[in-house]
Amino acid sequence: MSEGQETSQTGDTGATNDKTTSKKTSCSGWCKKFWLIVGGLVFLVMAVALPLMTGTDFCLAHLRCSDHERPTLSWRASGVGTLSPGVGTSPRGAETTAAPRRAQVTPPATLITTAGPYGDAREPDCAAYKAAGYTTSGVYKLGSPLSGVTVYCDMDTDGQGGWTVIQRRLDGSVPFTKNWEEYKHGFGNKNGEYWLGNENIHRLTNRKNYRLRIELMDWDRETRYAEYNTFRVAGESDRYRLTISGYSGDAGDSMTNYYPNNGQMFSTVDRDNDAWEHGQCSQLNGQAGWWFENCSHSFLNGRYLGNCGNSCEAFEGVAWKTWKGKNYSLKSVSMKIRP
Ligand SMILES: [Ca+2]
Repeated sequence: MSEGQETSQTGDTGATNDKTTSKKTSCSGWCKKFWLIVGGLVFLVMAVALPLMTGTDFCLAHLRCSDHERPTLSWRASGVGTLSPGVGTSPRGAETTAAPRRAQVTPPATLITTAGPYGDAREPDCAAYKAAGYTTSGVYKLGSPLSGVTVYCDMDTDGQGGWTVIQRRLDGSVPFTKNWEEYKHGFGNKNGEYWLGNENIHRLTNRKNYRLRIELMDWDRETRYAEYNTFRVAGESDRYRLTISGYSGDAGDSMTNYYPNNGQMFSTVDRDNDAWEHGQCSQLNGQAGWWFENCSHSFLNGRYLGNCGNSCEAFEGVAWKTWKGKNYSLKSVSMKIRP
């Protein structure tokens, strides 16, 4: 009997299990589809409506998003050019604000991580880059006629910037005792001390009239400047002859007055083209290159002698006679040009 009861109970239990199984089977089909659809709709609402309500982008292309956050990044894309980092202006000079810029952003073709050179090798000089909207001083890559040559662009001085630096002395880290070929092609470090090269200077200044600005600093950190309205360097066939005129400034005129550099050919330690008939100015004065006459009251390529006060060898160091005299070697100097 107990066995039968057990059988009966077992049978009831079996019927109940069958019903439960039947209900479960029905829900796992229809119910699952229902809840999948509901879940999908909720996800779509969250994904589309929420960003619109909060006004934020989905950074699916996260490089685009990071563009706003990394001032050292720039990009190239056809027809877009390269933005100077952190300048807040477009490469062609149009001022941009945050809202319209976001709307105009084009996905980058190639992202470049760089601290320079800036520019897209399209402009001929720093003045053209400045006019195109680049406002950060630094090393830029030039376009024709110096295609691919890098220079330091001073985008600040004189309230306008746009100065192409052709020579700079800062700390004596680069010797300027170089020969003709080295002065011809240029040497040094564009982020530090360098000579742009006579050939490059010639090709730039033969395009149009440039003015030259010379900036000087002594060991007390006092500064002076000299500007010349006309600055042009002839080709190698004329031995890089200098044309310079139109002085203004507060450093005095050491280039077109006594022993004028105007009209002189370039001389180096291995090429004597100076006006001293019986000797070589470069050999006598520091073995660097310059437009010596017989010889010169300016010598910005002289040896970096450091702070020797007024006891430096005459015209051996970095000299500008009309300010500090022939026995003083300056702390830093630069030569920069602008149309
Ligand atoms: Ca000579």
